Amino acid sequence: MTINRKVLTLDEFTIQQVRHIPNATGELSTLLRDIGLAAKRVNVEVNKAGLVDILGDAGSVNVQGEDVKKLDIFANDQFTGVLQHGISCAGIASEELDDYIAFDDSVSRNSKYVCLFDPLDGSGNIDVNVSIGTIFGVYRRVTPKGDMACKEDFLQKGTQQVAAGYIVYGSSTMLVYATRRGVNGFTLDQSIGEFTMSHPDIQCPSIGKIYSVNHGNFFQYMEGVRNYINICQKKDKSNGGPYTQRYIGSMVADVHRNLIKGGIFMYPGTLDKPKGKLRLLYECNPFAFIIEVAGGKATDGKQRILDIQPTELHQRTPMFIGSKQMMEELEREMGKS
Ligand code: P6P
Repeated sequence: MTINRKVLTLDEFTIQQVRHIPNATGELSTLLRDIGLAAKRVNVEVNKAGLVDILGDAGSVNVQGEDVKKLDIFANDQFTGVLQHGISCAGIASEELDDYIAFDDSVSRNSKYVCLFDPLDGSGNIDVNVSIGTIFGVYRRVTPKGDMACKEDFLQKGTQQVAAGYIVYGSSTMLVYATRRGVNGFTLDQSIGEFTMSHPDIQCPSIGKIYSVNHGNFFQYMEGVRNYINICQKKDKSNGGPYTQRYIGSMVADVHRNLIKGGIFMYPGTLDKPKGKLRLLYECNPFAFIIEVAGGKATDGKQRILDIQPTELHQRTPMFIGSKQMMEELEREMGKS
Protein backbone atom coordinates (compact mmCIF):
# COMPACT_ATOMS: atom_id res chain seq x y z
CA MET A 1 0.00 0.00 0.00
CA THR A 2 1.39 3.40 -0.97
CA ILE A 3 0.64 6.45 1.14
CA ASN A 4 -1.31 8.74 -1.18
CA ARG A 5 -0.64 11.96 0.63
CA LYS A 6 0.93 14.94 -1.15
CA VAL A 7 3.40 15.72 1.60
CA LEU A 8 5.47 12.78 2.81
CA THR A 9 7.87 13.07 5.71
CA LEU A 10 11.39 11.68 5.34
CA ASP A 11 10.47 8.85 7.68
CA GLU A 12 7.34 7.96 5.69
CA PHE A 13 9.24 8.12 2.40
CA THR A 14 12.12 5.92 3.56
CA ILE A 15 9.71 3.37 5.04
CA GLN A 16 7.72 3.43 1.79
CA GLN A 17 10.93 2.69 -0.12
CA VAL A 18 11.41 -0.44 1.97
CA ARG A 19 7.98 -1.66 0.93
CA HIS A 20 8.86 -1.23 -2.75
CA ILE A 21 12.22 -3.01 -2.65
CA PRO A 22 12.12 -6.82 -2.52
CA ASN A 23 14.18 -8.33 0.31
CA ALA A 24 14.85 -4.88 1.80
CA THR A 25 15.56 -5.20 5.52
CA GLY A 26 14.90 -1.57 6.36
CA GLU A 27 18.44 -1.04 7.67
CA LEU A 28 19.30 1.62 5.09
CA SER A 29 16.02 3.42 5.69
CA THR A 30 16.69 3.35 9.42
CA LEU A 31 20.18 4.77 8.88
CA LEU A 32 18.79 7.60 6.77
CA ARG A 33 16.24 8.42 9.46
CA ASP A 34 19.04 8.45 12.02
CA ILE A 35 20.88 10.99 9.86
CA GLY A 36 17.70 13.07 9.66
CA LEU A 37 17.48 13.10 13.46
CA ALA A 38 21.09 14.26 13.87
CA ALA A 39 20.52 16.91 11.19
CA LYS A 40 17.60 18.36 13.15
CA ARG A 41 19.74 18.58 16.28
CA VAL A 42 22.59 20.26 14.39
CA ASN A 43 20.13 22.64 12.75
CA VAL A 44 19.05 23.95 16.16
CA GLU A 45 22.63 24.81 17.12
CA VAL A 46 23.55 26.23 13.71
CA ASN A 47 20.55 28.55 13.89
CA LYS A 48 21.72 29.76 17.32
CA ALA A 49 25.33 30.19 16.19
CA GLY A 50 24.77 33.89 15.61
CA LEU A 51 24.09 34.26 19.32
CA VAL A 52 27.67 33.42 20.25
CA ASP A 53 27.83 36.35 22.68
CA ILE A 54 24.96 34.81 24.63
CA LEU A 55 25.92 31.20 24.17
CA GLY A 56 29.62 31.81 24.49
CA ASP A 57 32.24 30.88 21.95
CA ALA A 58 33.69 27.40 21.72
CA GLY A 59 35.66 26.48 24.81
CA SER A 60 33.63 28.76 27.04
CA VAL A 61 30.75 27.93 29.40
CA ASN A 62 27.27 29.04 28.32
CA VAL A 63 24.50 30.59 30.40
CA GLN A 64 23.31 27.11 31.32
CA GLY A 65 26.76 26.35 32.64
CA GLU A 66 27.41 23.88 29.79
CA ASP A 67 30.72 23.65 27.97
CA VAL A 68 30.21 25.22 24.51
CA LYS A 69 31.67 23.00 21.78
CA LYS A 70 32.86 24.12 18.39
CA LEU A 71 29.93 23.53 16.06
CA ASP A 72 32.10 21.23 13.94
CA ILE A 73 32.71 19.00 16.94
CA PHE A 74 29.11 19.24 18.06
CA ALA A 75 27.91 18.17 14.62
CA ASN A 76 30.45 15.36 14.47
CA ASP A 77 29.26 14.07 17.85
CA GLN A 78 25.61 14.18 16.80
CA PHE A 79 26.08 12.17 13.59
CA THR A 80 28.50 9.75 15.25
CA GLY A 81 26.13 9.26 18.18
CA VAL A 82 22.95 8.46 16.25
CA LEU A 83 24.83 6.05 13.98
CA GLN A 84 26.61 4.33 16.87
CA HIS A 85 23.34 3.85 18.79
CA GLY A 86 21.36 2.85 15.71
CA ILE A 87 21.00 -0.64 14.23
CA SER A 88 22.46 -0.12 10.74
CA CYS A 89 26.01 1.20 11.00
CA ALA A 90 29.21 -0.73 11.80
CA GLY A 91 31.43 2.33 11.82
CA ILE A 92 32.07 5.88 10.63
CA ALA A 93 34.79 8.08 9.19
CA SER A 94 34.60 11.84 9.59
CA GLU A 95 36.41 14.93 8.40
CA GLU A 96 36.74 15.80 12.09
CA LEU A 97 38.47 12.53 13.09
CA ASP A 98 42.01 11.45 12.20
CA ASP A 99 40.96 7.81 11.82
CA TYR A 100 37.76 5.83 11.33
CA ILE A 101 35.76 4.49 14.27
CA ALA A 102 34.61 0.86 14.22
CA PHE A 103 31.76 0.47 16.71
CA ASP A 104 32.48 -2.40 19.10
CA ASP A 105 29.10 -3.67 20.23
CA SER A 106 27.31 -6.75 18.98
CA VAL A 107 24.56 -4.87 17.14
CA SER A 108 27.03 -2.59 15.33
CA ARG A 109 29.41 -5.44 14.50
CA ASN A 110 26.50 -7.20 12.79
CA SER A 111 25.34 -4.07 10.93
CA LYS A 112 25.47 -3.88 7.17
CA TYR A 113 26.71 -0.36 6.46
CA VAL A 114 29.46 2.16 7.14
CA CYS A 115 29.00 5.91 6.83
CA LEU A 116 31.51 8.64 5.93
CA PHE A 117 30.67 12.28 6.48
CA ASP A 118 31.81 15.87 6.71
CA PRO A 119 29.68 16.92 9.66
CA LEU A 120 29.79 20.65 9.01
CA ASP A 121 31.36 21.73 5.75
CA GLY A 122 32.03 25.43 5.30
CA SER A 123 31.88 26.07 9.03
CA GLY A 124 34.18 29.05 8.55
CA ASN A 125 31.11 30.78 7.09
CA ILE A 126 29.07 30.48 10.29
CA ASP A 127 30.35 33.80 11.65
CA VAL A 128 29.00 35.64 8.59
CA ASN A 129 25.73 33.72 8.42
CA VAL A 130 26.42 32.00 5.11
CA SER A 131 24.80 28.62 4.38
CA ILE A 132 26.79 25.57 5.51
CA GLY A 133 26.17 21.87 5.28
CA THR A 134 26.65 18.23 6.18
CA ILE A 135 27.73 15.73 3.51
CA PHE A 136 27.49 11.93 3.84
CA GLY A 137 28.00 8.71 1.92
CA VAL A 138 26.84 5.19 2.84
CA TYR A 139 28.56 1.92 1.79
CA ARG A 140 27.91 -1.75 2.41
CA ARG A 141 30.77 -3.05 4.52
CA VAL A 142 33.08 -5.46 2.65
CA THR A 143 34.40 -7.22 5.78
CA PRO A 144 32.39 -10.03 7.43
CA LYS A 145 29.43 -9.07 9.60
CA GLY A 146 30.15 -9.98 13.21
CA ASP A 147 33.66 -8.52 13.07
CA MET A 148 34.47 -4.88 13.71
CA ALA A 149 34.67 -2.72 10.60
CA CYS A 150 38.14 -2.30 9.08
CA LYS A 151 39.87 0.33 6.95
CA GLU A 152 38.94 -1.42 3.68
CA ASP A 153 35.28 -0.85 4.52
CA PHE A 154 35.98 2.89 4.26
CA LEU A 155 38.39 2.92 1.31
CA GLN A 156 35.86 1.86 -1.32
CA LYS A 157 35.34 3.52 -4.69
CA GLY A 158 32.47 6.00 -4.84
CA THR A 159 30.66 3.67 -7.26
CA GLN A 160 30.10 1.38 -4.26
CA GLN A 161 27.93 3.90 -2.41
CA VAL A 162 24.39 2.66 -1.76
CA ALA A 163 23.23 6.12 -0.73
CA ALA A 164 24.64 9.63 -0.43
CA GLY A 165 23.26 12.98 0.60
CA TYR A 166 23.69 16.32 2.21
CA ILE A 167 21.92 18.74 4.51
CA VAL A 168 22.10 22.45 3.67
CA TYR A 169 21.52 24.74 6.65
CA GLY A 170 20.40 27.81 4.74
CA SER A 171 17.36 30.08 4.35
CA SER A 172 15.57 26.81 4.93
CA THR A 173 17.10 23.53 6.04
CA MET A 174 16.99 20.82 3.40
CA LEU A 175 18.05 17.19 3.38
CA VAL A 176 18.74 15.80 -0.10
CA TYR A 177 19.69 12.16 -0.61
CA ALA A 178 20.17 9.80 -3.50
CA THR A 179 19.96 6.06 -3.93
CA ARG A 180 20.17 4.42 -7.34
CA ARG A 181 16.39 4.85 -7.49
CA GLY A 182 16.62 8.65 -7.55
CA VAL A 183 17.39 11.92 -5.79
CA ASN A 184 14.81 13.42 -3.44
CA GLY A 185 14.80 16.61 -1.38
CA PHE A 186 13.12 17.22 1.97
CA THR A 187 12.64 20.60 3.63
CA LEU A 188 12.49 20.88 7.40
CA ASP A 189 9.01 21.93 8.50
CA GLN A 190 9.75 23.56 11.84
CA SER A 191 6.07 23.48 12.81
CA ILE A 192 6.11 19.68 13.08
CA GLY A 193 9.88 19.14 13.36
CA GLU A 194 9.94 16.85 10.34
CA PHE A 195 11.74 16.84 6.99
CA THR A 196 8.93 16.84 4.43
CA MET A 197 9.32 16.04 0.76
CA SER A 198 9.62 19.27 -1.25
CA HIS A 199 11.76 18.24 -4.25
CA PRO A 200 10.76 14.78 -5.55
CA ASP A 201 12.92 13.08 -8.18
CA ILE A 202 15.48 15.87 -8.66
CA GLN A 203 17.04 15.98 -12.13
CA CYS A 204 20.05 18.20 -12.83
CA PRO A 205 19.32 20.32 -15.95
CA SER A 206 21.62 19.14 -18.77
CA ILE A 207 22.81 22.72 -19.22
CA GLY A 208 22.76 25.85 -17.10
CA LYS A 209 24.12 29.39 -17.00
CA ILE A 210 25.96 29.38 -13.66
CA TYR A 211 29.63 28.63 -13.18
CA SER A 212 31.17 28.44 -9.71
CA VAL A 213 34.91 28.80 -9.16
CA ASN A 214 37.29 30.78 -6.97
CA HIS A 215 38.62 33.38 -9.41
CA GLY A 216 41.25 34.34 -6.86
CA ASN A 217 43.22 31.25 -7.93
CA PHE A 218 42.69 31.80 -11.67
CA PHE A 219 46.35 32.14 -12.64
CA GLN A 220 47.21 29.00 -10.65
CA TYR A 221 44.83 26.79 -12.64
CA MET A 222 45.95 24.61 -15.54
CA GLU A 223 45.52 26.06 -19.05
CA GLY A 224 42.42 24.01 -19.97
CA VAL A 225 40.58 25.25 -16.87
CA ARG A 226 41.57 28.85 -17.56
CA ASN A 227 40.38 28.48 -21.17
CA TYR A 228 37.03 27.09 -20.03
CA ILE A 229 36.56 29.95 -17.54
CA ASN A 230 37.28 32.41 -20.36
CA ILE A 231 34.66 30.63 -22.50
CA CYS A 232 32.13 31.02 -19.67
CA GLN A 233 32.88 34.74 -19.46
CA LYS A 234 32.38 35.20 -23.21
CA LYS A 235 29.02 33.37 -23.43
CA ASP A 236 26.18 35.48 -24.78
CA LYS A 237 22.66 34.96 -26.12
CA SER A 238 24.03 33.47 -29.30
CA ASN A 239 25.65 30.49 -27.55
CA GLY A 240 23.58 29.68 -24.47
CA GLY A 241 24.69 32.59 -22.33
CA PRO A 242 25.22 34.97 -20.80
CA TYR A 243 26.57 32.98 -17.85
CA THR A 244 26.58 34.16 -14.23
CA GLN A 245 29.45 33.49 -11.83
CA ARG A 246 28.22 32.43 -8.40
CA TYR A 247 30.64 31.24 -5.70
CA ILE A 248 29.47 31.13 -2.09
CA GLY A 249 32.56 29.47 -0.64
CA SER A 250 30.38 26.73 0.79
CA MET A 251 30.40 23.67 -1.46
CA VAL A 252 27.07 22.32 -0.22
CA ALA A 253 25.32 25.59 -1.07
CA ASP A 254 27.04 26.01 -4.45
CA VAL A 255 26.48 22.43 -5.61
CA HIS A 256 22.90 22.36 -4.29
CA ARG A 257 22.03 25.47 -6.31
CA ASN A 258 23.63 24.05 -9.46
CA LEU A 259 21.88 20.69 -8.96
CA ILE A 260 18.51 22.43 -8.93
CA LYS A 261 19.11 25.20 -11.49
CA GLY A 262 21.87 23.71 -13.64
CA GLY A 263 25.47 24.85 -13.58
CA ILE A 264 29.04 23.77 -12.98
CA PHE A 265 31.16 23.89 -9.82
CA MET A 266 34.92 23.67 -10.05
CA TYR A 267 37.55 23.29 -7.37
CA PRO A 268 40.61 22.62 -9.55
CA GLY A 269 44.10 21.74 -8.48
CA THR A 270 46.56 24.63 -8.41
CA LEU A 271 50.29 24.93 -9.04
CA ASP A 272 51.06 24.66 -5.32
CA LYS A 273 48.20 22.25 -4.48
CA PRO A 274 47.73 19.98 -7.53
CA LYS A 275 45.19 17.83 -5.64
CA GLY A 276 43.13 20.87 -4.75
CA LYS A 277 41.39 21.27 -1.38
CA LEU A 278 38.29 19.08 -1.35
CA ARG A 279 38.27 15.64 0.24
CA LEU A 280 37.46 12.63 -1.97
CA LEU A 281 35.71 10.32 0.47
CA TYR A 282 33.22 12.51 2.32
CA GLU A 283 32.88 15.61 0.14
CA CYS A 284 33.41 14.65 -3.50
CA ASN A 285 32.18 11.04 -3.67
CA PRO A 286 28.76 11.79 -2.12
CA PHE A 287 28.14 14.74 -4.44
CA ALA A 288 29.44 12.80 -7.45
CA PHE A 289 26.98 9.98 -6.68
CA ILE A 290 24.09 12.42 -6.29
CA ILE A 291 24.86 14.37 -9.46
CA GLU A 292 25.22 11.22 -11.59
CA VAL A 293 21.89 9.81 -10.36
CA ALA A 294 20.41 13.23 -11.22
CA GLY A 295 21.88 13.10 -14.76
CA GLY A 296 25.02 15.22 -14.32
CA LYS A 297 28.74 14.41 -14.26
CA ALA A 298 31.66 14.68 -11.84
CA THR A 299 35.36 14.22 -12.62
CA ASP A 300 38.78 15.09 -11.26
CA GLY A 301 39.66 16.49 -14.67
CA LYS A 302 40.80 13.11 -15.95
CA GLN A 303 38.45 10.40 -14.62
CA ARG A 304 35.05 9.95 -12.96
CA ILE A 305 35.27 10.90 -9.29
CA LEU A 306 33.40 7.68 -8.48
CA ASP A 307 36.06 5.55 -10.20
CA ILE A 308 38.95 6.81 -8.07
CA GLN A 309 40.34 4.05 -5.84
CA PRO A 310 40.92 5.69 -2.44
CA THR A 311 44.21 5.02 -0.63
CA GLU A 312 43.71 7.14 2.48
CA LEU A 313 40.74 8.55 4.40
CA HIS A 314 41.50 12.24 4.00
CA GLN A 315 42.94 12.34 0.50
CA ARG A 316 42.08 15.35 -1.62
CA THR A 317 41.05 15.55 -5.27
CA PRO A 318 40.39 18.23 -7.85
CA MET A 319 36.61 18.42 -8.38
CA PHE A 320 34.55 19.38 -11.42
CA ILE A 321 30.82 18.69 -11.07
CA GLY A 322 27.59 19.75 -12.71
CA SER A 323 25.33 19.76 -15.74
CA LYS A 324 26.22 17.16 -18.35
CA GLN A 325 26.66 19.47 -21.34
CA MET A 326 28.68 22.02 -19.35
CA MET A 327 30.95 19.28 -18.03
CA GLU A 328 31.45 17.97 -21.58
CA GLU A 329 32.45 21.45 -22.78
CA LEU A 330 34.95 21.69 -19.90
CA GLU A 331 36.33 18.21 -20.72
CA ARG A 332 36.88 19.26 -24.34
CA GLU A 333 38.89 22.28 -23.20
CA MET A 334 40.89 20.29 -20.65
CA GLY A 335 41.56 17.61 -23.27
CA LYS A 336 43.28 20.16 -25.50
CA SER A 337 46.00 21.03 -22.99
P1 P6P B 1 38.11 28.45 -1.04
C1 P6P B 1 34.70 25.20 2.72
O1 P6P B 1 35.85 25.46 3.54
C2 P6P B 1 35.17 24.36 1.55
O2 P6P B 1 35.69 23.15 2.00
C3 P6P B 1 34.02 24.13 0.57
O3 P6P B 1 32.78 24.04 1.19
C4 P6P B 1 34.11 25.33 -0.33
O4 P6P B 1 33.56 25.11 -1.63
C5 P6P B 1 35.62 25.55 -0.41
O5 P6P B 1 36.16 25.06 0.82
C6 P6P B 1 35.96 27.01 -0.55
O6 P6P B 1 37.38 27.07 -0.63
O7 P6P B 1 39.57 28.07 -1.14
O8 P6P B 1 37.56 28.85 -2.39
O9 P6P B 1 37.79 29.44 0.04
